Amino acid sequence: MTRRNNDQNENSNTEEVANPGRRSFLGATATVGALGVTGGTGTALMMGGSGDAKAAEGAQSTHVPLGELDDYYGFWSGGHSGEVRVFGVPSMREIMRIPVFNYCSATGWGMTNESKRIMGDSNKYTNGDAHHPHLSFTDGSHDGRYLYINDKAHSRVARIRLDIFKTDAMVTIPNIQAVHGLRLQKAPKTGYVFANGEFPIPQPNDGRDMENTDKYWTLWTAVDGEKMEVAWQVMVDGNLDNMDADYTGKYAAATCYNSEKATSLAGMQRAERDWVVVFNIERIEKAVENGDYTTIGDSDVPVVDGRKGSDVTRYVPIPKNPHGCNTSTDGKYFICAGKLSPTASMVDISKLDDLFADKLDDPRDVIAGEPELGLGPLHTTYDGRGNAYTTLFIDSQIVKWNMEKAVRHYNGEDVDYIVQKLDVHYQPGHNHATLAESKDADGKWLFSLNKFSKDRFLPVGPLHPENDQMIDISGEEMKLVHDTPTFAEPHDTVIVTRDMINTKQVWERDDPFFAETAKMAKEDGITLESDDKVIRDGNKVRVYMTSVAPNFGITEFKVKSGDEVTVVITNLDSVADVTHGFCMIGHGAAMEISPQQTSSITFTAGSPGVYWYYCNWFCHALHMEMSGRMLVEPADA
Ligand code: CUK
Ligand code: CUA
Ligand code: CA
Repeated sequence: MTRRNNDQNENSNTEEVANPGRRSFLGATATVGALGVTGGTGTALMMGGSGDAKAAEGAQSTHVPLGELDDYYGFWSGGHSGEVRVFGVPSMREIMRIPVFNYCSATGWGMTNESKRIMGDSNKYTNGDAHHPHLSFTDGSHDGRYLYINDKAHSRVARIRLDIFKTDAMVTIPNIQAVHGLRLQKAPKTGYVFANGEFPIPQPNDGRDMENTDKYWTLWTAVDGEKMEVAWQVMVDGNLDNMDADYTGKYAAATCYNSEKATSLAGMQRAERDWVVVFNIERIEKAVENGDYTTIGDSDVPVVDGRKGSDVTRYVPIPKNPHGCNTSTDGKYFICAGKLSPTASMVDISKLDDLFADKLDDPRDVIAGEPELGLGPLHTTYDGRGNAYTTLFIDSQIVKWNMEKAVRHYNGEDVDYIVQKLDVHYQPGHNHATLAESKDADGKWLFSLNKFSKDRFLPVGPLHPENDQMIDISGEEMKLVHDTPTFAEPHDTVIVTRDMINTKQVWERDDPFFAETAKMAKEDGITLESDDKVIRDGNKVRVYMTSVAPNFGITEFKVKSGDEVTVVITNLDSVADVTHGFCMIGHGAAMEISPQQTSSITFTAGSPGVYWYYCNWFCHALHMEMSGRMLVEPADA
């Protein structure tokens, strides 16, 4: 086995040297029509060589001894799988998956009544596209209450409760298409959840102005992170890609790659500079307070005009189709990666008061530095020691650079700000270091979320996994230590120390997650903690039962074909980890019932006959026997 793997590696390395190589091949593919640059990728290839086959010497260990716990929780977005995944860092053991915008066969997410209530109308969509997971803040530190995440596919924002690791709220943002960039207010607390509407559309989008792209607009949205309701929106010029907020609660900034408002690839690259738009949150709130807003279509959300010339925004030109926007953890800069420019633009947050007071001659006066980093810079993360780390998509590298030196260089000093370039495999999108979205960045581990994994893993057919590589950044030199294959497609991650998260091992009986179901039971005169009872209400049948390993409280019930059947199960087991399931054969109904949880699911009884139901979470030596039968009689019987 080992021998074969080595051979494969050798072959691909030989191939790499003989040919222009896969690094430049991928680079070229990824930039077809986007950039006339391939020269730089050749250089990267030479630097890469074959020395990357083993983990670097002298690096921090990723090994977590058996039975011991990881130091960090890592929350990974699951991209267009629509879910969130939880990894232990540094072991990179996948601990849990949290369904959010997807349907989940194991837990019943999307199918249970509890999850349907949370998803609301958007339950009709079985897919989602989760990009940016972010943990709530108090005073610039993570507070472990919530994780928020966007859905690009259906313009949603969801919240995950971190005491139970379940999605508990979801809101569809009006007047926009595609929530892409999502970031949180860091101070005084979250507070607002800010969401970028990516694609400009006619306003309202009801069939008018379809041919007239001059009349397309998009909006920046603030969601109240407690109530999970849209607070207000700001109409902007161009489009919105990624964003971040500052550490004071005053400002946020978003990149725009389509200042041209073009509908073609060529059109979106016409301008040498697009911009970063800076939002003045206080002024927006004041405008809303003063009634200085409009509404769009059926929505009653206040929309403040933030287009050029408005008081609530400023547009700072930066090169070219910029992408990532990441606030440095010292609170000084919004750093916007140039994507089609080899630069990153450092917006000096301390100059924004002057910018909004119109005291600067040129909005570009807020740029404190614009270091040249390499080809295809996308996202930046930090170590809390003055260094920034930017992914170079086309070069397939992480570049470590010193922020202070980059500023000095911009001011004319002859100083080298590049510390190191490290090859990654291949084509990184986001990167993220431990605690690096908060003022507590500890500079221990960095992850490079690579879009391509060609030849790093056993082949599994034409669809390849992504490769999330782990890099030790605790020393002066970045050291690559681990490859983690991941399924479609983590864009971003957030990694926090384990003491920041406090979870419940068993549900509280009065948890709001199933409060609506408890209310229904009460109206039916049912005590969920003890009753096993079938209630008929016209052609609606509600089956209330308890479960205690390895028994369902009801092992036989009768309904009529076509009845709307709701099964409500309360798991009376209170021992941690004794989760039961309910799966009704032939009815597309399955759900999780964890200790002390009440879960419910509704389905239509099929054609007459016997249908077994069974527990589908292994719970007991007699788990196989934990079953029952639904007897479906003819409708007219
Ligand atoms: S985006 Cu995916 S690599 Cu959605 Cu944060 Cu940049
Ligand atoms: Cu109960 Cu398996
Ligand atoms: Ca552009």
